[in-house]
Amino acid sequence: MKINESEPFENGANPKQEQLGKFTTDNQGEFLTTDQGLKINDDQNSLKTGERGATLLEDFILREKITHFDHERIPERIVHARGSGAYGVFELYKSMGKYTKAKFLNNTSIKTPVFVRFSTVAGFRGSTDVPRDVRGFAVKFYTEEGNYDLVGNNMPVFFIQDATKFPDLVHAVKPEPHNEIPQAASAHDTFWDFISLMPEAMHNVMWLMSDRAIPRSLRTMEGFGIHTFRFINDEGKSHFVKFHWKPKQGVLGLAWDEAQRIAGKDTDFHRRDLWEAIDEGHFPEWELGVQIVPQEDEHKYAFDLLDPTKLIPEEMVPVEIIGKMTLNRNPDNFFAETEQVAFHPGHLVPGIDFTNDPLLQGRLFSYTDTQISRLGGPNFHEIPINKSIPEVTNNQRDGMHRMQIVKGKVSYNPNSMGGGCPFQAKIAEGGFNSFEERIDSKKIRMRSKSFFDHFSQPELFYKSMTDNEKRHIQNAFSFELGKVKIVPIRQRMVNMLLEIDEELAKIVGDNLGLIPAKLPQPITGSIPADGNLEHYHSFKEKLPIKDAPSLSMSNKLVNDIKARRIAIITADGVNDDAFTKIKKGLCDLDAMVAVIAPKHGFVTTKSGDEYPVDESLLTAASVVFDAVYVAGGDDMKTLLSNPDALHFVAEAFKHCKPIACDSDAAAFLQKAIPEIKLPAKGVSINGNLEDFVKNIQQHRFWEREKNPVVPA
Ligand code: HDE
Repeated sequence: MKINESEPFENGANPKQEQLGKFTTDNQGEFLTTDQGLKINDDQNSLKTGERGATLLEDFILREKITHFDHERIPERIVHARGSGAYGVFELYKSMGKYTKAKFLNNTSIKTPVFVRFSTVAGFRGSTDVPRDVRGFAVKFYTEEGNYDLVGNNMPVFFIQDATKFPDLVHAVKPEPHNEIPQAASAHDTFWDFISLMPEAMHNVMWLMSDRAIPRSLRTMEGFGIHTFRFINDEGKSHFVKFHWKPKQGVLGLAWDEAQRIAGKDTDFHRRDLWEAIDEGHFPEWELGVQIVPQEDEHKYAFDLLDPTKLIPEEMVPVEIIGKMTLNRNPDNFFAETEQVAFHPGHLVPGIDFTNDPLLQGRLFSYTDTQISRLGGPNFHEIPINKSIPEVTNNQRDGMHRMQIVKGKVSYNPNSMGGGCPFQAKIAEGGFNSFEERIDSKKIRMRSKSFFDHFSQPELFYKSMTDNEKRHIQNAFSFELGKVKIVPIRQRMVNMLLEIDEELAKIVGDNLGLIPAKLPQPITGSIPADGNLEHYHSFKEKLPIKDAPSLSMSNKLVNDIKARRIAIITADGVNDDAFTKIKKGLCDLDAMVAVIAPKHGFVTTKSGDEYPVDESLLTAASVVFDAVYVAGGDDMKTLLSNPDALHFVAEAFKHCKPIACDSDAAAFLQKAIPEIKLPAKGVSINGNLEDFVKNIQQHRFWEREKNPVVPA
């Protein structure tokens, strides 16, 4: 498809979807065939020597089927193996032409198709969706100038400053090599051993110990490009840029105890949530924001823009919102699309370029390299999900699984026999040229001193948290380090925390029975080759701000309850009014409501109406809902004597969720949480929809954790 002929980006068509359509089939109304198109007559029996005889090697149909099956698996991603994908569209609010010539960021009438893959990092492909972990947030923009990939995370900083430490970091966090334990968890010796020797990791570790690492949903996470990139405009002028994705659904987290339970109750919790939301038309949206720094300001800050362990606080450089991404279509086939998609931070379009961030530079090598072994050769760009919309026309030839049939004798350049084709594009014709950065330096293995401040941004992060968020961080460190068996590792970590915040170090130390001490001399093994110990000493640059509210999730709630999941617990004999009013009211506000009763089938209301039950108390779990409503009736005996129903509500209370009921169900609620005098904060018993909705907008009532009343 030649993209420029009809400008399909602008007339409402979706060129990526059209392209995928050519590769999509649903087998409806078709005969069963072999891979060679031969119609199969019997798919139930292999070819045998008589009814009870041996199977014949000659059975090519059996052999083909089994051979294909034997090779169904490909290596999973070395990191980010567990993921969920969705299609969508990116719309630009305002032209960024002043800063970048990238076409999809210039013309507000262009709608760019996208594919997004969210992922956890450490776990294997089949691991839980809710470990304490960073989440990948990778977006492929199918632009008219080729694919642009923004391969980011849900945290704005990374653990290491130099790509060469990446294998070490990943080896440390992955299951330990001798026994492959633990799965999808950082709470083990090797991870914290490594971290305790790597002060540069502490900023990302603070984020990892915060609620950002246990998102409520993939729909309620921010995304960040992390590295500083460049925008290049038509005149070739460069501006530094950092990318942000801001969810319109708000930024929400889980309780840690809840996350651990979800891992058992619904290991596909995030994948299912994203799938169902899109399937039911609750399309999640994120706004794209940019922080722009003029080239001249490169050295203006106390931190280095090239250092991926640092962020630029929004209080210093505001985020300018420039467009919106909507995810509106689920993939048709998980393997073909979500598993085979290949992202790469080096997939660029004219107008966007790299900086010398040493982590980014290393990534530029890694991503193609890994796809070659993961996807089986150098032609992975031909897999439908990875195909750019503009036709690929070059002299690359052959290799495993080549699909394109290029005619003619010529596969080199320059050539005269092919009329010089395919020919190079001038810059004015959309040809990519790298930013001409002036470099004049020695070849060295060293780190810039401007990368040495490892503690001032973690301190800013901690100080910017609310008390509830701080408590979660303290608890997370206490949990993770509590799982570490080697006491000197715990001690080193507590000492490291002392560099960030005394209160934090003391609380965590106390939970571990340790007293924080000043950082000891550097551990011998990790002294840099240049012997420069400054790197390991507690050295902080002064930041011009003491508090950055933009870092706290508590400032990122939204004023609606769209796509929040609400459980309505009920039983036969429920008051019609209590049940229908609340159900309709919540559905009208676009919440995702599930009716839960002791048994599957139908609940019969007092007046004899029947309503379908979505889940029984046997299959449902409170941990997968955001709020609970108990609809009462004259006779509450069934629920009052149902321990699963009582547990459901008690657990929701423990996880600080909004709970409500009508007056008929108040006694039931009181039985579930006997220690609480009702009504209480976040628990209403008047059946009032508005009160309940306001509480759902609040998401959680974390203060309850201070005086826990529900046993584990
Ligand atoms: Fe990646 N990373 N990474 N990474 N990364 C991969 O590529 C790597 C880093 C990120 O959904 C791999 O295709 C190195 C930062 C995401 O398919 C691999 C370094 C950030 C995904 C790889 C980093 C990321 C990956 C594994 C340090 C946030 C999932 C499979 C130099 C800005 C993409 C693959 C998807 C995947 C290498 C650091 C994000 C091995 C060497 C920083 C979201 O190539």
